[in-house]
Amino acid sequence: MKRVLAAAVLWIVLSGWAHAQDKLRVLVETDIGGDADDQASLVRFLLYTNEWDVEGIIADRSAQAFHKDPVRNHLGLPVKDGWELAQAYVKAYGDVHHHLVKHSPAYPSFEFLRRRTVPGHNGVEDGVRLIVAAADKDDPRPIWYGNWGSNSGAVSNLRRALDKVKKERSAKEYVAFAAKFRIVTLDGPGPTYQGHDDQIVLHVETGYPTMDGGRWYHRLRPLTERAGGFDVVRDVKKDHGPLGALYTTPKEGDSWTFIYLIPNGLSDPAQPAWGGWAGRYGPRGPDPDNKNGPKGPQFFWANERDSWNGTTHRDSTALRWAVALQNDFKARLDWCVSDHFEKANHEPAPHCQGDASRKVLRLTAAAGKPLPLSAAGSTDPDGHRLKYRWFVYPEPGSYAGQARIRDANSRDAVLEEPADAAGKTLHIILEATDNGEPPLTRYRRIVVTGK
Ligand SMILES: [Ca+2]
Ligand SMILES: [Ca+2]
Repeated sequence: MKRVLAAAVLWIVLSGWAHAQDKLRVLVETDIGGDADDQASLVRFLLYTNEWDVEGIIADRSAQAFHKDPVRNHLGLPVKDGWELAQAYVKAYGDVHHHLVKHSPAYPSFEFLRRRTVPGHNGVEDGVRLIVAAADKDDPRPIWYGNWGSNSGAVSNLRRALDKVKKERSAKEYVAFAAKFRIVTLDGPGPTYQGHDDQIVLHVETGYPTMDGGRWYHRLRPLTERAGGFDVVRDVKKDHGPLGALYTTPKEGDSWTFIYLIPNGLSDPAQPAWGGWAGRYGPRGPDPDNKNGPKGPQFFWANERDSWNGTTHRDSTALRWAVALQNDFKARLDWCVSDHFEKANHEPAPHCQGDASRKVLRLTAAAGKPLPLSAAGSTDPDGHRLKYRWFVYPEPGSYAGQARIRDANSRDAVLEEPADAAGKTLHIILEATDNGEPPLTRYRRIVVTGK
């Protein structure tokens, strides 16, 4: 037990150190206080705040809009607007924080998040100020702006910040300001940055297009609610502390926006077409409903299909990872009520070709020759045994044929680089799953270019 504990401490220190430098900066705007699913998304979001540098949480629903929404469910909390409701969730996070830090010391303090949770309804400048201050920091990293909705009559705080900077600063400064943001939203084209379309570098739209008459936003529940035996009452709401108890509904339509940003080694947020836990996104063509919407290759939405389990379907782009996603959520809810590290499970850290980071690797391989693949050095902070699976993820690659991996279920495997793959890319995924409860999975991706 001592050895496992020492390994765990070392893992925590090293992983905290290794990932501090390349954490994503994340800023969220939520219309919490309307449809109760923002509350559920906020529960999940708060449990991943150790993985990012959270710049802020902006609640944009006013007291006036708060009392009109027909699908609200405030769980009896004595709150009068979206900001107070968001604060109640941050407070519940604060109540379990002393447990969470036993499992990852990177969780920000309650006070840190409380200060950065601000109101942003029309006429209130706190959200706009927070955005401007975040962008003005001397920090080269972009800010990932997750808009969970500003349809309560509020104008998105980012749009207001862009308007303000455009008006008050030079053209050059405005362009530099706008270039700081990457948008992940679900509200369709525009509301987050209308009037500034030309300046937005990347927009990943997790709400559209529609499928079977419903937005992609509505797919999260059917794809995840029971994945791997997940049970929302048993695994979240009951016996998992005050934060889990505030979970409202598995609809969680807004959650794709930040699931997209979870650094699990599988995805690269700058590459929407590569796929990950939030599905796989493709460039958006002309939208017949919005001829004035943003154009160009910087706008991606959930229009892609994966072949998986014998079917080719849009659902497969997210369904193929759903069990791992929900097990991960489950483990973090266990953390909320576990006062010692060894009382809950923690994710493995797969190494790939000797590299211990979570970064996507890029390799070249001689066409027709074997390329050795290795997960040697992989660790698990609980001392768990790891199960490895290497596979080709065909859709994001440019090679159209079949590529074979030998010993695909071993730590060390071999890619048979096809003879006709020169100049083409193959995406190789390493999936490492531990034998803890629930089993947890992390990944590595290698983009192999044939030469
Ligand atoms: Ca929302
Ligand atoms: Ca583990």
